[in-house]
Parts: sequence; structure tokens; C-alpha cells
Amino acid sequence: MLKKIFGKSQKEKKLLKEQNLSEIDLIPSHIAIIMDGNGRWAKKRAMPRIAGHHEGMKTVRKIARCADDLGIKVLTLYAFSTENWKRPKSEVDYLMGLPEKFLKSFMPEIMERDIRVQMMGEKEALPASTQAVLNEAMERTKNNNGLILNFAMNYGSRAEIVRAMKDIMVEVKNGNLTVDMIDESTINNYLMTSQLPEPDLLIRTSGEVRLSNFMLWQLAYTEFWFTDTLWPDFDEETLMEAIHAFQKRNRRYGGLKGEEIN
Ligand code: V07
Repeated sequence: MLKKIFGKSQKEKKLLKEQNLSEIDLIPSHIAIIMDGNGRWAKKRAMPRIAGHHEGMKTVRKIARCADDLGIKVLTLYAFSTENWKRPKSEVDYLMGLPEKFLKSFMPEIMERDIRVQMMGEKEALPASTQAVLNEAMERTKNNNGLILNFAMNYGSRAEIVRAMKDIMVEVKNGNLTVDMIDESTINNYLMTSQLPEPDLLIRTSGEVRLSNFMLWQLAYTEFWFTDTLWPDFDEETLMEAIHAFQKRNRRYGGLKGEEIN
């Protein structure tokens, strides 16, 4: 895509101007979001929890579009944690059907926007039908060069680190690595995010102020932004608010970070 080669497109520039975001300030390349508060949103309306999840799915579409329009490169969304299996079976079943619902309606636009769908997490433990849908979406979009829409599905950060450690041990045992060779970049290479930049900004909705086993290694230098807004109520404006806060914090570091622009 042209815009990725020649910097920002006219559309991106117009949007940045409208949103009062400076072109010179850094737009975060990678935003990660813990999408909390779907159940609470439904409860407030005396609706079943799954109604909240459905509304939350619509928010995913809205925010993916907005992130793409802003020229953000990676959007990582915590869709299903390893803890979420503890929920009632009916709720888990509904959640496992959401990727298909989402992709059925959004796939044409995903292709049009050149969005690449990826996922991280233990895919093997997901229902076969969900795996099939995810595999198909990843396969169909693997040559797309726009926004990477990265879903964390059955993801847990400690499990990810344990797996990485085991894989590294096997390499050492097989003589492909020595203990002395292991450094931070080795560990990076064995995480599920090895091909992605580290998140610049982490957003968590719904007033909870914890990481809940999300990207523990990768968030070491990330700016955190928390909001009481429930995920189904999160919108373009809330995203801009988070990006403004990010830019304001980054500006304080002055020169050095400014030189990283380009
Ligand atoms: C889920 C909606 C968002 C709020 C959080 C929980 C419920 C989109 C997806 C999805 C996942 C993979 C994919 C395409 C779409 C999704 C789950 C839950 C499990 F390739 N929303 N969403 N997956 N929720």
C-alpha cells in the first residue's frame, strides 16, 4: 500500500488534524487493549452477559477501523484469557462463536483495508470449529500489509513464558544454543510476539487496574492508560483520549524520543 511506503496518507493526515493529534508527535505503533466490562455493561441494562459480549464485538470492529485510519500498525486485543474457561459453559460456547460472527460480517472490509488477522495463544485447546475459522482468516489475510489485528485467544503470559523456556531448553539440549548465548533477544524470539514490535500503549477498560497475566514480558516499557469506560461504550473518542495522554507523556521526554520520529 502506498501510504505505508510514503508515510501518512491524506486520509490519515486529515483525521489526525480533526482529532487535534500532531503529525510530529508519535502515534503509537502498537496498542494493546484489555477489553473489560462487557458483562457489567449488560448487567446495567438487565441483559444477559452474552449481549454484552456481542456489543463488545461491535466495538472491536469500530476500534479496528479507527486504528487503521490512524495508521497504527498493530492492535492487540485480549479476546479470551486462559482464565476465561472457568466461566459457565454456555458463555464460553458463545464466546467461541464470536470470531466466526465477527469475520462473517467484517471480512470484506478487512480485505479492502488490507488488514492482517493474527492470533496469539494456545490455539490447540480451542474448539475445532473456532480453530478452523481463525486459521482461514489468518491464511486469507497473510499477505495483507496494513494494520495487524492480533487477537489474544486462550492466551496467558506466564504459560507463554513457560513454553518459551521449554523451547529454549530443547535447543540447548540439542546443542543449537548454549546457556551463555541466551539473552533478552533469545527470549523475545521464543515468545508469540517475536514478529511484532513491543506495545507502546496498553489500555484497560472498566476501571480494573491490573495486568491479569497479559503480555508481562512485552509490557516492560509500555505506557499504561486506564479508563472506567466499559468496553462496549469505548469509542473513537476514548481511543483519541488515550493517544493524547500517550503523546503528552512522551513529549515530556523531549528531544531523544522526538528523534525517533520517522
Ligand atoms: C470476543 C468481544 C470483544 C470483547 C471481549 C470479549 C468478547 C472479536 C473476536 C475475534 C477473535 C478472533 C478473530 C476475530 C474476532 C472475539 C472472542 C471474544 C473470544 F479472528 N471479539 N471477540 N473473540 N469478544
